[in-house]
Amino acid sequence: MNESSPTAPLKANDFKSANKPMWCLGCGDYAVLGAVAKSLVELGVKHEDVAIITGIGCSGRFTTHTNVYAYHGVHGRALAVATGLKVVRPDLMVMAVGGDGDGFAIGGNHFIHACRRNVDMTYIVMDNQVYGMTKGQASPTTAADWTDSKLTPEGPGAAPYQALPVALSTGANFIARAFAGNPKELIRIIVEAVRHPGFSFVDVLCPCVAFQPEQWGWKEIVRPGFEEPTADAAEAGRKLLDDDGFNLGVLFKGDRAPFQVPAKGECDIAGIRRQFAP
Ligand SMILES: Cc1ncc(C[n+]2csc(CCOP(=O)(O)OP(=O)(O)O)c2C)c(N)n1
Repeated sequence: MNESSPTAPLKANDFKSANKPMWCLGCGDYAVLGAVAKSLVELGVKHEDVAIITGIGCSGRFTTHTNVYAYHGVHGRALAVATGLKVVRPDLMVMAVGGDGDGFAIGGNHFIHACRRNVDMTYIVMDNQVYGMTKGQASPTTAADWTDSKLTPEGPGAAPYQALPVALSTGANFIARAFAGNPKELIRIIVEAVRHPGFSFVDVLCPCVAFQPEQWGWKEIVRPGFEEPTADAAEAGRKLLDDDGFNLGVLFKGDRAPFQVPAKGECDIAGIRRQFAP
């Protein structure tokens, strides 16, 4: 963060830093950056109320382009850092932002446990179904028959990772899918995700047309498939059974209480009683 909040009402550009993004032409990350900045305006927060944590990848550059507290950590570890930060600074609005390779491959284990712990924060994955920064290798969400990478000329051959069912089955309290090409809806979903208590996961279909030009076609395929959010995990699960990955909207809004560290307490570490205070 390089400025404190001015007294005038903040605009979206106030949440962007002076470092202009260098993402490729047509990259969905631009739209997500704009949507997050507009969401912060809608949420009425100040710069110093917010912390954004990223890992590595094109998505990881997000922290460079925002003007809030930020931490650009190592590959796949954004959620570990975000969890620790929120636990010790519950007053901050904590948002982790990453890519599908970052969050579902090297960071996959952290994703599962962040859902399970249900700490009150929002995780936005810019899911472009490819490793953008390292020039187009297959990621966990790449289609099995995608043959454009020299590393997997016959396609990765494995069924794509299903992030929404994983989030649901491991305990995320808010689950949604949005599309970078529909920024109004994206802003609405991000605001709802932040306001919902617990761990909120927003999977954003975020085209990387540099390496997957066929993703220009996503705008023709996406549809508002999850129209009414449910608090019933079984019902959400049934909706996912025939999900083809292009249904948009809020799927699930659970009512599980977020994990919180007691304001002050005692714990037992290696048989020694210790006092702690966040
Ligand atoms: C431990 C580690 N392994 C691998 C890399 C190399 N690496 C950097 S970015 C990246 C891919 C990121 O892909 P994704 O998360 O999908 O983000 P995108 O670039 O598409 O936004 C990889 C593998 C790294 N930096 N650190």
